[in-house]
Amino acid sequence: MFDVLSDRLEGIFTRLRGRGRLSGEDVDEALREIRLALLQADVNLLVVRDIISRLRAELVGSDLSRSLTPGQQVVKAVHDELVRVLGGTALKVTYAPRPPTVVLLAGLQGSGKTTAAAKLARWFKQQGRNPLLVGADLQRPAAVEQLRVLGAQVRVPVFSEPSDPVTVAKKGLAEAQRVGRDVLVVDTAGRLSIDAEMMEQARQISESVQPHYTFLVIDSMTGQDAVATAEAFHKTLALDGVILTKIDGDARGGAALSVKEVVGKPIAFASTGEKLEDFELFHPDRMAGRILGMGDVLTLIDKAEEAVEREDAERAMTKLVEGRFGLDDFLAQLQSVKKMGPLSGLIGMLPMVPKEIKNAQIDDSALTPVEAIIHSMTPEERAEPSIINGSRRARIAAGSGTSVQQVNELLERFKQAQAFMRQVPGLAGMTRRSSAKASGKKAGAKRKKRR
Ligand SMILES: Nc1nc2c(ncn2[C@@H]2O[C@H](COP(=O)(O)OP(=O)(O)OP(=O)(O)O)[C@@H](O)[C@H]2O)c(=O)[nH]1
Ligand SMILES: [Mg+2]
Repeated sequence: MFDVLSDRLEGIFTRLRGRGRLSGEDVDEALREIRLALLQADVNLLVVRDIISRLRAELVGSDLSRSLTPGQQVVKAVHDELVRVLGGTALKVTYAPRPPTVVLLAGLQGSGKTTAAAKLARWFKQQGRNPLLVGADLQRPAAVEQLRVLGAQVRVPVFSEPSDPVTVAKKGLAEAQRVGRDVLVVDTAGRLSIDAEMMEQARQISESVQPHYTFLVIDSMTGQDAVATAEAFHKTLALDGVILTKIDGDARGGAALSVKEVVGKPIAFASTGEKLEDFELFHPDRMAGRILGMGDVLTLIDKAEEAVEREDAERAMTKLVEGRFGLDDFLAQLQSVKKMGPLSGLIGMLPMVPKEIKNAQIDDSALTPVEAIIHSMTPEERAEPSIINGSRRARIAAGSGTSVQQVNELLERFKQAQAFMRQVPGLAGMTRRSSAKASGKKAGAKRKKRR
């Protein structure tokens, strides 16, 4: 999804990247192109207008942040705006104090309700819940059978009977209470909002089971039409959110970008394919990152901005790459990294870190003895760890309240890290490039002076 938008935005950002400063015309030009990109991605006209006017307010006459280039500034503003129109934060599902938590699915014919019901049941199971599926679509003869097949695949029981949908829903609820199932997912028949009788039936089902969550299932390929229907459903059912399906087949993504603003309800889940595991909680920030084609790097820029002075970071990086990185620098880095948040999360955001490292369990509390050990060293020892012999090690261990073995381990790991940094092919070039990119010409000039 979002391929069209991604491609166009990337082009816009590439053109901005070279600029040292952005003039009023540059901003106008960029906004004009962003507007076209959004329209081409089938985003609702009114939503486009809002996005552009908020971006304008953000970019024109604002104090440009010192640590970002103008190009990055625009990327960040667009990113923040995308997160906002995609709903801000991910849904946090809460469970009814008196189970079951009832989830009702509604939507147009063929939008993917039955598939989503099974996927949702699977998702709840992964959250440690015990769901029960209810087949309340008695419209299509094969509908309940379809749900039973899918239910068997995700190993969730299905309740239904050949009576009427309202009765089935009500009995399903009683069944969940009887057998102790704590989540009830109710699949309903596809209906057109113009079909008054069917909409009334949906209302009655809703009234009989009093859902905690009512999700409208929207096929993202129907684009703007789907968003329009959502308004009609919302009037009858008081929606809590949207499940956006078939986003694997939609290159434009306009529905996703419009639904929150038009209906006022966020996307709760996204269905990304026909397989039952192709389903996820919708994360606006991740989605925005994907649209901009930069993973979670932006989050990282944000955090780094708050916590570390960019100049310090660059200086440390240069030393690191040139092999002049001492334990003092190591300590300073540890401390800024700690300010940036849990280490494992942070490492996961870096695009160049190998998977084995990302998956390794790293926790912050492991850093405390490390800090204590480094603090117990003399400045000479920190600058030149190789002088730390046996008696120095004993002294440092005693001074930091650790063991000689812990000191040995730290020094060994530090040595390995240094060697590793020197070995990683392309790392030196990469940091130089990225720091030059980050601070423009200034950094280059400074580096020359330092040499
Ligand atoms: N590619 C893709 N196909 C999907 C997705 N979700 C559902 N489908 C397919 O869309 C078709 C319709 O899905 P259903 O779940 O039966 O839709 P429904 O809303 O229950 O349909 P009715 O009950 O007839 O209104 C099926 O062939 C599904 O396999 C998705 O995320 N991606
Ligand atoms: Mg169905």
